[in-house]
Amino acid sequence: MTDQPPASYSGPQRVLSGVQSSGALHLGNYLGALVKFTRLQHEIDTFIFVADLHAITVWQDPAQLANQTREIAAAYLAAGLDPKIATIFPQSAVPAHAELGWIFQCVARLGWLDRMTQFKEKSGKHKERSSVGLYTYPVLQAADILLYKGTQVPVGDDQKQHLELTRDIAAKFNHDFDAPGFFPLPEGLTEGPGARIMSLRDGSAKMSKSDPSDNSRINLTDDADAIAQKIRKAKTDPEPLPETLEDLKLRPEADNLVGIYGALAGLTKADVLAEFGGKGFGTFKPALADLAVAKLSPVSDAMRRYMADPAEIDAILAAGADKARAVAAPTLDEVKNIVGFWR
Ligand code: AQP
Repeated sequence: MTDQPPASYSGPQRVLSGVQSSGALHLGNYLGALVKFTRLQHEIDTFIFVADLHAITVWQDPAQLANQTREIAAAYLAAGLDPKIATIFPQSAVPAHAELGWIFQCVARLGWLDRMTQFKEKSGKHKERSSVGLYTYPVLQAADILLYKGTQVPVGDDQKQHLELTRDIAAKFNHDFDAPGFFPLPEGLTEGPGARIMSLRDGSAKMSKSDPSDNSRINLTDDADAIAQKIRKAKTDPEPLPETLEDLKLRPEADNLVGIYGALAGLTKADVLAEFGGKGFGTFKPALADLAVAKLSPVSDAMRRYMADPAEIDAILAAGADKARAVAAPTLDEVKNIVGFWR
């Protein structure tokens, strides 16, 4: 009985997350994910990957993909991820993600995937023309996390349902293979300011890389003029900002801009209303633009500096991949044993 795993997970805590290399990063990715990564690296062992396997669930130009991967890595570094503390690596450089992903495809149930709302949103009216990978993406995501026995997953609010699926897969694997406590049931760190930044053109749609309108988002690569112009053009109503949170909730576009201000300034929405409630957007938008430029310009400047030295980024990614492969290998080995593969 000595090698029976404990009933609940008792291994080390580890942070796991990633961002797809599917285009320029925006303010939502920055506040919903990158800011959390940099904070957590000082608290828990942190593994952050560039999700290039996920990126190809929709078409990516092969001539651009490697550079897109470098650009996401540059954004991580510019936001403050320190490769001496955190492990930063490209997902495709660790084949064990795909291997565990396949095993999990045989654990996850079709009915679970049928409920995923992000697939419905991303596939739109042409579901039958979507890649199979876009459909099974959340299963690979479970492998990304559980391969490293990730216990904390900092992501935006839009990933809550996928995280629930990761927990379901971990629990079913542990149960079906009689391996209690083998995989942890990871906790999503989805709360906090900036967890759900909405489009600047539509307060009911998430800010997204794939939105055809560039004015819908603030890219981390936008210069000061572009940021100011996008905020000036952001959809609003003619009323001044409300005085209370209850009234703010009824006005999605105003709510979003107040939320962005708060997340960038480290203030609650109530604090922002205490300062700007009753004032018009003619006053609020320039203040928001100044704040956004002050906070984002150092990040975009640092990104440009890193992008000017792709060899340095490649060295960081290669070293991170070596470390990630070394941590992943024993887990995958144990999984193969548990599943009963020939060895
Ligand atoms: N609008 C958002 N507000 C807060 N967090 C967000 N995230 C994405 N959009 C927002 C978080 O960013 C991380 C990386 O996301 P991703 O690129 O891997 O996938 P995504 O969620 O599909 O991001 P996009 O920008 O919407 O890309 P496309 O348009 O390509 O699908 C995740 O933690 C996500 O929650």
